[in-house]
Amino acid sequence: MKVAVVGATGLVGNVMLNVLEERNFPIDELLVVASERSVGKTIMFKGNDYKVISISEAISKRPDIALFSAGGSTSLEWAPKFAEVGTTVIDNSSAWRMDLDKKLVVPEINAQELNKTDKIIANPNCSTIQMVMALAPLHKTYKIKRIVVSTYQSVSGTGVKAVEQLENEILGKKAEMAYPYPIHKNAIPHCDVFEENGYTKEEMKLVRETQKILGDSTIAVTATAVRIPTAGGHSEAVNVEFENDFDLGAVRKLLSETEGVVVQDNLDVNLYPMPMYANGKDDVFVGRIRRDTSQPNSLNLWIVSDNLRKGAATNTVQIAEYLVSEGLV
Ligand code: A2P
Ligand code: 11C
Repeated sequence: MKVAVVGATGLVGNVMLNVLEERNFPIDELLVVASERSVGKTIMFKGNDYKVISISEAISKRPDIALFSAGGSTSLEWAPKFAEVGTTVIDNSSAWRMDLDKKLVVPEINAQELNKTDKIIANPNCSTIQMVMALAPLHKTYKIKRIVVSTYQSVSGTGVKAVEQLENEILGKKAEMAYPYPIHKNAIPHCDVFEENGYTKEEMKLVRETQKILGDSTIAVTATAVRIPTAGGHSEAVNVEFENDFDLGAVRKLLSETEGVVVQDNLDVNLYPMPMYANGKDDVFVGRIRRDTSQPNSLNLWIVSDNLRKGAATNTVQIAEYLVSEGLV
């Protein structure tokens, strides 16, 4: 495979390269792509140096697959140009996710929707991926009516500038501000931009993307997304109401048998998921599994995952692996 990583100098792009290397993705030729500012810089992959090239040069080389994490506007402009030369684009931005013609894929849940005609495939938002990984098997079994989710999101979701803001604030240094307020010692109920309905775009991604991935627009979802001063790993308190009642033991069993999900739930030894320990891992960790005693058929969960890995890079690479294994590229 000739593979391009577009946005290779960014936070997610860098993790994409690590994941491709770790999983030994079949690469004959690697193209590392970034903005004109970075052309000529070198990036290490499997012990070799690769020179960063421009996006137009990458298109002229007609890669089989392009993994994009270079922001929504870059993707809107350039992904169709790659598709025109026959490249299959897997895009990590929000640009194409809700486009009716584009598939929004979490491989463990809906990779089977993909076929050879899909030339631009969307990777969901990090907070959506970790939530649906845990909820998809429960939806199949008990049918979800409503989800209430509150997120606790790390600064790495915002990008390098936010990581630096937190680091500088911890050191008491003057920081360039990625957020409208300090993030150290704070919690900011504002992830991404506000929409007209009073929700943030991040909150509405949790609504729309969940319905699209689970293929059920009747699922009611309401979200509050909060930025907290953790370096990596998003956490979510999720309340789910089902059509049908469940047995808690059966829920635990179902989750522990779900590929990509790890149950960490033993109160006797204070075992529950935390971002510090999920960081650097590909799994989605679920704990604090308990019945919502305030109403029937309802469950509370605490879901944690590394937002740059399963929430972004790993999921993207898994989509690419599926395309290769099914002969779709
Ligand atoms: P560069 O480093 O040259 O700016 P992050 O999300 O961490 O900010 O990273 C964004 C990534 O997208 C970076 O690799 C950045 O490259 C890349 N990028 C931004 N704009 C473009 C563009 N127009 N063409 C190609 N890559 C781009
Ligand atoms: C965050 N979820 O943590 C965002 C980052 O739509 O892909 C990814 C934004 C997106 O702020």
